[in-house]
Amino acid sequence: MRLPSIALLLVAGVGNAAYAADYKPEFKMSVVANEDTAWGRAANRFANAVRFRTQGRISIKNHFEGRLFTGEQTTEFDLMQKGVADFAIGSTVNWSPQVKELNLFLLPFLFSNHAALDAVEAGETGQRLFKLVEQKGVVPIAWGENGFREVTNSKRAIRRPEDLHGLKIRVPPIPIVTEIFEVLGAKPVPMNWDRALVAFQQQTVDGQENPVGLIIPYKLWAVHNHVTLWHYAIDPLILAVSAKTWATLSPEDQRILREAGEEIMAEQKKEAREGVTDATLVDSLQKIYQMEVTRLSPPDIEVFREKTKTVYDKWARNIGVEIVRSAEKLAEKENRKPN
Ligand code: X2X
Repeated sequence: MRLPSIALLLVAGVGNAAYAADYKPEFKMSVVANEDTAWGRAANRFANAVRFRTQGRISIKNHFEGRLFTGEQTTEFDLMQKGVADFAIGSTVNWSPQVKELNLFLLPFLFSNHAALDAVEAGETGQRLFKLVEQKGVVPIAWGENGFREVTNSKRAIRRPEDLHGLKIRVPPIPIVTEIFEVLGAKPVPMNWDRALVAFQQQTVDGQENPVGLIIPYKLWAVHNHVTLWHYAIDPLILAVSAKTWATLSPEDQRILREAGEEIMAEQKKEAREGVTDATLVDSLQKIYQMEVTRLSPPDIEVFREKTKTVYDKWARNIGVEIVRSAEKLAEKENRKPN
C-alpha cells in the first residue's frame, strides 16, 4: 500500500523540479523607454521581485531603450508573439498596429482625466481588450501608464490649432496619431523613438508629443521651451508575457508572476501620476525646467475636439463602434469631474 503513494510523490516532485530545470536560464523583457522613467523602474522592480519570489527559477533580463527590436517599436508585439521577447512592459500605442482595438486610447480627447481611464480599464472594456490581446498570443498581466500625451516644441506656444500650422512634429509611426496632427495643420514626422531623440538634439523637427513623465527625464525641456498641456490622448502600458513562454511555466510560477505584476504595475501607475496631476506641475515645469506652459481650458479643448472629429469618427468605426460606445459611456461620467 505504501509503495505506490511514495512513487506518486516522487513523480510529482520530479514533475515540479522538471519545470524549473526546463526553464531558460534567462528570460528577456522588452522596454521601449529608459531606466529613468516610471516605466523603466517598474521593469527593474518586476525582475527583482520575480527572481526573489521564484527563488531564482525565473531570471529576467531587461532590455531597455528598445534594444530587443532593431529600430521598429511597432514590432515589439511581434517579438512577444514569437517568444523572442518573453515579457514586455509595452505601450498600447506601439501594440495598436497588431491589436487595432488599442487605438481606443488614441481617440482624440476621449479621456479627460485619470478617473475616466481607470473606469474603462477596470470595466468591461478593459477586460475585453485584455482578451483580444490574449487571443493574439500575448498574455496580459496588468495595466500601467505612460501618461497623457502633451505636446512640446521649440517655436511657439500652442493654444489654438492655427498655432500648430506648419510645425514639424515627431510622432510615433502610428496612423491615427499622424492623421490627428495632419488634420490640425501640423507636419507630422513619424519616427521611431530612438531616432526621435537624435532629431530633437539636431533640431530637425520642431516638436513632439509625449507625457510629462518622459518630457522630464529625457530632458526635452532643454530643446523645446514650449509645452501645451492638453491631454489629447492617453498612453496606457501593459505588462504582458508571451503565450509561448507562459505555457512553459508551472501554475505556481504563473501565480507568482500575476501577483508580482499586479502589485508592481499598480505602483507604477501611481508613480507615473505623481507630480503630474497636482498643482505643482505647472510650477515645476516653469521654474525648474524653464518651460513656457500653456494649459488648455475646456473651451480651448473643444476647438481641438471639433477639428479632430473626422479622425475620431473614422477610427471609432475601425476599432469597432460597439467597444468605443461602451468606453465613452464609462468615461463620460468621470470626464465631467475636474482633473
Ligand atoms: O515613441 C514614443 O513616443 C513613446 C516612447 O511614447 C512610445 O513608445 C509610444
